[in-house]
Amino acid sequence: VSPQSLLSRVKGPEDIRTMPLGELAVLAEEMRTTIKETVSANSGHLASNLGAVELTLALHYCFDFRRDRILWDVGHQAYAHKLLTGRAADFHTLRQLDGISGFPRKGESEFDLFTTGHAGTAISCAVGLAVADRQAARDGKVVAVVGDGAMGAGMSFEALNHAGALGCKNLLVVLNDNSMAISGTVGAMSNYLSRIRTTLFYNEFKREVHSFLEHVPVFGEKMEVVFEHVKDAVKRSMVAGQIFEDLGFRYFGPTDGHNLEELIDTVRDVKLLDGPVLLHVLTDKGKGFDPAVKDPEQFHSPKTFCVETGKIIAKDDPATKETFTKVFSDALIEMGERDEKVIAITAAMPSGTGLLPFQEKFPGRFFDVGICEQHALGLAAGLATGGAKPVVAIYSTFLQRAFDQVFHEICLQELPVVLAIDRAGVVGADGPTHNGVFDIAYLRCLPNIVLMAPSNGPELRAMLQFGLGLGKPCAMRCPRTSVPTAEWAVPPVDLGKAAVVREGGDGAILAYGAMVGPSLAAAEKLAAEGLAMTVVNLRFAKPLDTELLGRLLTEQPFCLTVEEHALMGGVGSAVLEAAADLGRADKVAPLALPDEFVPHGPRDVLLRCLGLDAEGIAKAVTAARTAIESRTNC
Ligand SMILES: Cc1ncc(C[n+]2csc(CCOP(=O)(O)OP(=O)(O)O)c2C)c(N)n1
Repeated sequence: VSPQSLLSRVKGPEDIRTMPLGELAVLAEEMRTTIKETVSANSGHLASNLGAVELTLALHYCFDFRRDRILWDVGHQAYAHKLLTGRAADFHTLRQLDGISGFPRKGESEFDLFTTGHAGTAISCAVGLAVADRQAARDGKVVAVVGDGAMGAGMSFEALNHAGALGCKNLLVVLNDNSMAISGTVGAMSNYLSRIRTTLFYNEFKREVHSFLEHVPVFGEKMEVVFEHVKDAVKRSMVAGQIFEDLGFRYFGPTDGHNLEELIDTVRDVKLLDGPVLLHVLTDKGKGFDPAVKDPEQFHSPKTFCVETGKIIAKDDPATKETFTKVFSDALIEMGERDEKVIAITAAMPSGTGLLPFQEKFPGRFFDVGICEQHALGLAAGLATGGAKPVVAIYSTFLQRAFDQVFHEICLQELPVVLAIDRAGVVGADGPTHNGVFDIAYLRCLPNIVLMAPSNGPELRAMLQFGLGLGKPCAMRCPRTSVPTAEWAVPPVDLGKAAVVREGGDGAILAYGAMVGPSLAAAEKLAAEGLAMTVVNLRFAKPLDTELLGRLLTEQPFCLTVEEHALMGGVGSAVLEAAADLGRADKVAPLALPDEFVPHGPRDVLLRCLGLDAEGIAKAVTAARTAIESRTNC
């Protein structure tokens, strides 16, 4: 942020309230430039943030969020909010280790009331805050800013339903409608919003319609009833946002989200009204940066890029390297070609989960349900019951939303649904809301499910094929990284069977999924120190290979489990439980994540800090050896 800029003078939102409109417009452009330049260097969410600049300015201009409250849904569009709330000087540290978070973060600022990253939560939490404020006789409005994609989430609907019935007077929902989620928004609600968008009904017009209908002549009582019906029907078909009004909200809009003057006037007006109010604002994703306007999907959350041309520069993950996601994407197409029963499902993440090529190739066998993870799983259950072979490609962190559907719709019915879990493990710059480090724990406790994790590309293919033929629920977890270039033997996948990839008699490392590679590297290091380690590719967290485990616990001095997952409930826990059954739990040492949220930062740096790289694993082996030897000597 240059010291000559207007932005450098903004220490807090109060500083913008004294600025004339002309200066605010300059400030908006400075904020856009800062966002664009920072994201180009650090990666991050771009297009949504560029689209929300004027809206954020108008909200901070009209409200005082030290007294009023603001909640950003997902929070990936809150960069302008960060710039206005005292974080401009540190903004260059965005998403870096110990730097500014890419999402609202409690503790980072008094203006961030929640640490967020998941979609659909803002209205719900805002209703709670609104009720609490009312009960405490506290003044001020609660504002929830929600995208059109997030508006389609079940939780948003549940909250609208409740707020409308409660008649929350102090609630304002701002619908930031750019007709995009990460990809185009899907669903009937989205179609409804786009009809409003294209027919451009304004409140002015709405008032005219109402007044016209009031003057329609009425003859006799019967005719009056008929006319009431007709009036209702006409109003319904002509008045924008009727659906929200029917739910108990006062609807305003659609308003141009880039016309600062109009936006400030409108926000100022709706602020004075008793709610619940829904203000519909139209914004352009990527506004002000041509490459992002042209390809808002690519620029939703781009890797680093050239700020002049928009050309992506993938520093950390060269395109030459194949990711687990890419291998899954290719493998699913092959399997889809061989078996027309294979159906792919995503909850608003077709690009992130690698399903775009499948969608292109088999459009009739692909479903994007929007940000509705629960429905994605219910849909899969129905499809499986009908004889299809559904594969739900989903991030580990978002599958959390659908835990009950995995339990009730899938495992309880023992249905053959494949959960292709992506971003399982530490994800990096998106931070704690996106780390996928709990899935083994929350799935392992469910009867009937099989849990597996591939350690490399060929194994991923083999496991996907195996899962599709299994005839019962299964989940395959894959990390957010490239597949290892060093290959190791991948024997045919056999239910509940692990694979020994290296043999030695000084102890065993039992690694799960992506941790096989670094465990082998650790074994190499230890070999240089004279230790011959066995390395086991566990393959299945459920069922565990108890036969092999029993043998290892007898033959080896100790077993170290290694996983990119929380310690509690993970593979280490599973091995400890099985070892306890065999009376040998004292021989097991688990290496996993501690009972705390892993912050944002580069994935490799975080893994190193967590001791989950080759060096850390080698250290854990030495520590386990010492601990177990000292126990034995006692
Ligand atoms: C529960 C959940 N599922 C999926 C995501 C991934 N995600 C992040 S932003 C986004 C799109 C949100 O669209 P919208 O609310 O319209 O906001 P926009 O990006 O268009 O501003 C998605 C799907 C998420 N954050 N949370």
